[in-house]
Order: sequence, then C-alpha cells, then structure tokens
Amino acid sequence: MSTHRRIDIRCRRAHRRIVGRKLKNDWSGQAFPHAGRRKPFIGDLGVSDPRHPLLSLLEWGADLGPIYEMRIFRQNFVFVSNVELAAELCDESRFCKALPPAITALRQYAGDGLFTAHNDEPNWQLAHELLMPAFTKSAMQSYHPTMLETAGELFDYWDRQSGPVDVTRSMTKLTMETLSRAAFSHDFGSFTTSQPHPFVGAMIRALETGRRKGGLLTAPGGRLLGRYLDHRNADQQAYVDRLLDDLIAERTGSSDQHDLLGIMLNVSHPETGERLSPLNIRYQILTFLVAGHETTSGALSFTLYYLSRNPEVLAAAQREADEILGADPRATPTFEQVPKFRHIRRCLDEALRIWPTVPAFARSPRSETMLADRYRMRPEDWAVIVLGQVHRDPSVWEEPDVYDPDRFLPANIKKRPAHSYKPFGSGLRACIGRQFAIHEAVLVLACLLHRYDLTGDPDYELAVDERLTMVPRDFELGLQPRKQLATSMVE
Ligand code: MNH
Repeated sequence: MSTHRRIDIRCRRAHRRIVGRKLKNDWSGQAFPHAGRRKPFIGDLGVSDPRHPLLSLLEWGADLGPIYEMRIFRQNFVFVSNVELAAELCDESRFCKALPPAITALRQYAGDGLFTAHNDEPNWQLAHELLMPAFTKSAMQSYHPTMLETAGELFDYWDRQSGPVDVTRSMTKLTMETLSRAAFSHDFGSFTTSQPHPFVGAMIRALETGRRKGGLLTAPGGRLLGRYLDHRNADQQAYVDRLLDDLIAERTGSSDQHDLLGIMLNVSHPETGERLSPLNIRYQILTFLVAGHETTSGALSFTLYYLSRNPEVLAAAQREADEILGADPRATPTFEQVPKFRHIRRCLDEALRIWPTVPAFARSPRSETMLADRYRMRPEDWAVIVLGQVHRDPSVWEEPDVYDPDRFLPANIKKRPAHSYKPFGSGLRACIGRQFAIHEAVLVLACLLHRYDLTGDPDYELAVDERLTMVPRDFELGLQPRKQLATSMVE
C-alpha cells in the first residue's frame, strides 16, 4: 500500500472520529443553563431519572429559566419552558415539527406513519390528505355509536365488580377498545376478561424498548445495547406486526369503508390516485392505537382525579349532565348533544393543562433564524417545548397549580396570548385525533357523572406514571349509582 493511501485512510479515520464526536443538536456551540452537576464524558446523565425522564425534568428544570439544556454523552437537549418562547416556536411560518431521538427510535415500529414521519416524507402528505376527512368534527358522527356502546360495556363491567375501581386501568381498557373498534372493527374483549389483551402488553413493551433505545444511541456501546434490546424484544414485535398484518390482509379486497382501515384500503387520492401501501397502513394503525389510547385514557383519569378533589366543580358537572340528559341515569347523549357539555369540556381542558398527557413536543426552524432575537438556531437544531412548564407559566396562568376549569370560559381564553395552551401540539403536525379524543372523553365523562356518584380516597396522593405518556398511578374511585338526580329536584 502506498504511503499516500495510508495517510489518506488515517485522515479519514481521524475525520470520522472528530465528526462522530460532534455534539448532536449543538446549537452552534451556544451554552444554556443546566442542572449544575455536569460530569465529563457522561454529562448530565445523573440529573435525569431514566424511568421518568420528563417527570424528573419538571423538578430539575424548575429554576433554570425559560431555556435550558441537558447533555447526555454526545446528545444535547434544549428545553423551553415559558409561553413566550413556546409561542415563537409555534410560529408555523418559521418553525416546524422536529423528531428528537426518542421519536426517531419509534420509527422502527411506526415507520413513516403520521406521527413519526419526517415533514418532507411523501407518505406523510398522502396519509394526511387521505385521513383528514375521517377525523373532522362531523366525521365523529360515525364513531359516536361505537363510543357509546364501549362506554356502556365499561359501566356494566364496573357494575359486576364490587369495591373501588382502578381508574387509569379502566380508562385504558375503554380507550383501547374504542379505538380498535373505530379503527379496524376489532374487539379485544377488554370487558369480558380482567387481564388486558396480550396484544396491548406486547405493543406497550415493544414501544418501551424503542423509547429506551432512543436514549442510548449516543452512549458508548449504546448501539450494541440497542441491538440486544431489539433481539430480546423480537418476539413481541413480531406478534404485534403479525396480528396487524393479518387484520389488514383479511380486509384487503373488501370495499367496506365503515372504519379507518376500510378508508385506508379503499380511498385513493382524488388527484394522483395514490393509495397507502399495506406496510404503511400497518404503521398508521399502530400509530392510532398508540397515539390514541393512552393519551385519552390519561386525560380522562386526570379529569376524574380533579373532579373527585373539587366537590363544587364536580357538582356543577353533574348538574350539567343531568340538565342535558334528563332523569334517567342511564340516558346517553346524541351526537349533537356532546358539544353542549361545556363545563365538562372545561374540566377536561383544565386537567390537560396541569397534566398534558403528551408532555412535550419538539420544533426546528425551517431555515437559520434567531430565537428570541438572541439564540442562533439552524434547521438541524431542535428545542423541546415542555408543556408541563408552559402550561404553568406564572406570567400567563395565575396560581398555576390550582385546578380551575373557569380558566377556559371563552372570555378568559381571549385574555391569554396565543399558544399558551398546546396539549395537542401545533401547526400542520398537530394531533389529527383531537376531535376524536375530545368527543370520546366528554361523552364518557357526561355518561359517567350522570350514572354514578364518585368518592375518592382522601388519603390518595397523586402519583404519575410515565410511560409513553403521563397517567395517574394507582388512582381508585368508589362509584355509587346515582340516587337523586339534579333534574328531579328541579322538576
Ligand atoms: Mn394525538 C399528534 C396529543 C389523542 C393521533 N397528538 C399529536 C401531538 C400531540 C398529541 C401533542 C403532536 C406531537 C408532535 O408535535 O410531535 N393526542 C394528543 C393528546 C390526545 C391525543 C393529548 C388525547 C387527549 N391522537 C389522539 C388520538 C389519535 C391521535 C385519539 C388517533 C385516533 N396524534 C395522533 C397522530 C398524530 C398526533 C396520528 C400525528 C399527526 C401528524 O403529525 O400528522
């Protein structure tokens, strides 16, 4: 080998070493406040609890100001915690969705499905245009009967049990069942067994693996460990993929369009005639299941927690349910009645303010720009909007830790700056399932409050579990069939 060539190889190796060591998401070398215990090499690894990264962030990030950072090995994370900076990042003309490592890691399961697609991937545009009509407010009309029926099954299931119910677990069964019925007409039998369907466990474990891998990639040996985790998880993932692929294959060739799967199999783009591929359809179904069930379940559970702690708010919610639904505790709302539960809707909004179940999302500039006129940001940089902090920014939210649904009275919403409340994300890549979640949650709350009185355990202290989303842990409620409805007193 010639000397020249040897030097060339050495240069390339050195170059790779240097480039490989570059800090990822380096913000042109700008530094931000950090937790103060940074160690060489591992960086801020010790400040974040790996099992509760976002919850622990609410603690260690509390006093660091509106923008701060965390460094783990070669990966830098920049966090934004006030309304002013979050609002700037939500300016869709200058910024767009970014995919931080934890979301990129999910691409292994959800590929270029809606949630994990890059902004410029053709399948995002295609799926967005094909599926938007299935998620409008009026499209909820077709899911309304399924939502009512599934809620009814949950109530019957509760009525067969004695003693308090585990709220998060019940709500997770409910939302999983509603979504799988609405998305692909599949009944997981959640209310005929006490254990969750194995599919649900396998799916959650597969995704957990993805999330853990996402945090590892820049650690020494991280890729190797990632491959080990994948190997250990291969059976679970294969099971999930197979179940979904079988469901898709069963329906291929049928022109039935009564659920999301039917729409995905049969609708082609009005201009280009393009359709989603079977693989992409599997990605979308998995995405809907994952993005749609735990998020809504957490929202319902937190709302019930706060209702159980605020008797006046609860009484007003029950009064509203009774006024609209009348004297029969088992009455159910029509599609048109659901938006009339305005107070109940505000109870939900306020729970999602204090505990946004999707706790954060990330944004990048479309081209090089200055954030707050001070911080240079290039398209490869991204900032994480920490919703738990933005939603409690004291310059916008008075007494931010107090649960007060009246904050969402129209007159009060108008007083706040734009983008101060973002539980469903922002812009083009905001939540496609927002109407679905709100319709389902309001309907379930109204029926539940109309049918039962709630008693929480006064000694319960709110504990939050961090999975892919945030949910209350071990929160139980006693449910007693209503005896005296508010309307029967009025009439
Ligand atoms: Mn949902 C995106 C929150 C219910 C399907 N969802 C998002 C984002 C947030 C979010 C925040 C944006 C993330 C980002 O910018 O990276 N979603 C929620 C919350 C609830 C919820 C708080 C319930 C409460 N989501 C649902 C339901 C479905 C769903 C129900 C499906 C039926 N969400 C999605 C999909 C996306 C998304 C799909 C990705 C949309 C896109 O990027 O085009």
